[in-house]
Amino acid sequence: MKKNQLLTRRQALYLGLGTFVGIGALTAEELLNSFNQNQSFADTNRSFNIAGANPLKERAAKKGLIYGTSTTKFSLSLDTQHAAAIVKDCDMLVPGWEFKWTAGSANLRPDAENFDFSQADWMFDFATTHNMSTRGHTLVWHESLPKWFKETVNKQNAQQLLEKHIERVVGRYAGKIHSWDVVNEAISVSDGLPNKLRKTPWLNSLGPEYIDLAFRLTAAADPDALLVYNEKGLDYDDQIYDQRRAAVLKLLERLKSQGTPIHALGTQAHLSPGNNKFNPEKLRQFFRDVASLGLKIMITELDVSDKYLPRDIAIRDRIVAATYEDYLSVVLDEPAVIAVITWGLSDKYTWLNEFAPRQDGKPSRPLPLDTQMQRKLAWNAIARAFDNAPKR
Ligand code: 9MR
Repeated sequence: MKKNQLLTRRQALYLGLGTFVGIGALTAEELLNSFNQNQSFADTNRSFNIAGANPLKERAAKKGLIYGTSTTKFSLSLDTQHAAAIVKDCDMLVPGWEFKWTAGSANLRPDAENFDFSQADWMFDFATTHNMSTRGHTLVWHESLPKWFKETVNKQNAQQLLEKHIERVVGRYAGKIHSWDVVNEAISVSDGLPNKLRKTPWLNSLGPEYIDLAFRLTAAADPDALLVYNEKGLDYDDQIYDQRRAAVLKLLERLKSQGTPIHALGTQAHLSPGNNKFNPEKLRQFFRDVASLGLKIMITELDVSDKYLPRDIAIRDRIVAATYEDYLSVVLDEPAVIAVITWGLSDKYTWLNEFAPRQDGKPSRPLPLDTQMQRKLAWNAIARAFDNAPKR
């Protein structure tokens, strides 16, 4: 009972449902017991062997898939070893800050009139120079909005602000970008609206049609890009995930039926073992439902948080690796899945150290490479999933 309460509160935290209040950690023993009861996560006999040493992008490409990562100019320009690792393994780059209105040290929208493309251009040029495609992330999101925006936006000017932003930003890279996350994280069941839309400045100013409008504006500015609706919290078994999947499906159905130019669902897939139960059949069915609408699917922000895993690195790495392979082997069975993007390549630059740190203060190990750019079991697990995936 105590454990269930803890898990529920953790899920609530991730899904933005409540305030984090002094959660107690499960002991390593409790965690391993729960894994061993339900899954093969901590199975020390489980093999993560791989054939050959070729990079992830080649293994993915063999199956008609794209493999890429998100990162920032900050980490690429200062760390040549990191940059080289990304060039070696990745076919696609997702600027983590630079295409947002404002994030980290990037400030695309200094004010309502102006655009500063210096950092976005730097990222786009880096990708192009190294034969990687670029994804645009993200045009419409309730986070990473500048202070001036929140003070300025109202029912009268919201459409004009949106039009100007999309025309200038999407127009600049038109014909040269793989895909745009046009709208990000628009669903929030706990906000309590009948259509399950999140209460955001865009919804408040423009009503539910802001989503359709954003897609139409993006399609007009770049008829070649793949237009994506990106969402989090779709991966697990509990009721809240059922509700979120149902709400996303309803939204996608509505958009398709009204002729919105939408081409794909992006599912972020920030996974967290020790926190949630994975139900392969539910995920398969959800992906089938999305695909039946004629949409592609992209795994857009995959990583495996070790926040609730034991301190022992060998155990932690095995559980993280097993989580990658178990997840990917299910989702790559769906032919509509066209790409896998991890939210970072190296543990040196994971967002989780800042946003969801471990309670023991140890650095997080959620990504394929360690902080020295060496391959971990997680790398092998992803390689194995690509090697075993059906060809699209
Ligand atoms: O990892 C990103 C972090 O560096 C930024 O500060 C933050 C705010 O812009 O966004 C993080 O990325 C988020 C992504 O854009 C949307 N899905 C959740 C990601 C992790 O918070």
